[in-house]
Amino acid sequence: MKRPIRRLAWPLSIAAILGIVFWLIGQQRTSALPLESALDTGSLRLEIVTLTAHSSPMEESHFLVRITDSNGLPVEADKLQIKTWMPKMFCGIFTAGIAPGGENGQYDAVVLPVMRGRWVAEANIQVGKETYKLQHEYVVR
Ligand SMILES: [Cu+2]
Repeated sequence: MKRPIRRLAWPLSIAAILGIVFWLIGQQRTSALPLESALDTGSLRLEIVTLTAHSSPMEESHFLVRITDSNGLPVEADKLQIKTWMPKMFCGIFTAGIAPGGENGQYDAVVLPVMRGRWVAEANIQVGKETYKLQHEYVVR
């Protein structure tokens, strides 16, 4: 009865080590997400910045949306909408609340993520006749 157990010991320990390695890589990946996403259109620069350093489920997460022209001067959005969801999951698509960010061309977006994990926020920003799409990833722990 000892032999089969010994035979299994090696494959099992290798599987365990691989499991730990992949888990560590996963941890690294989520903690290495950039805090800022930007889109340069040539005439405009659109940015989304994570403001809430540690997002938790069912707690407000804040993001700064900033729009500037090629000279770095603020530009107002004619329309701004942000939706957020978890990629490859079906827990829902949520709309962010948007408030003026205190300065021209800046907005404060607030979401209430329902689950831990990796999330995407997608901004639809209309300036004049053009609408731009900008995605930003963040992690809820
Ligand atoms: Cu989910």
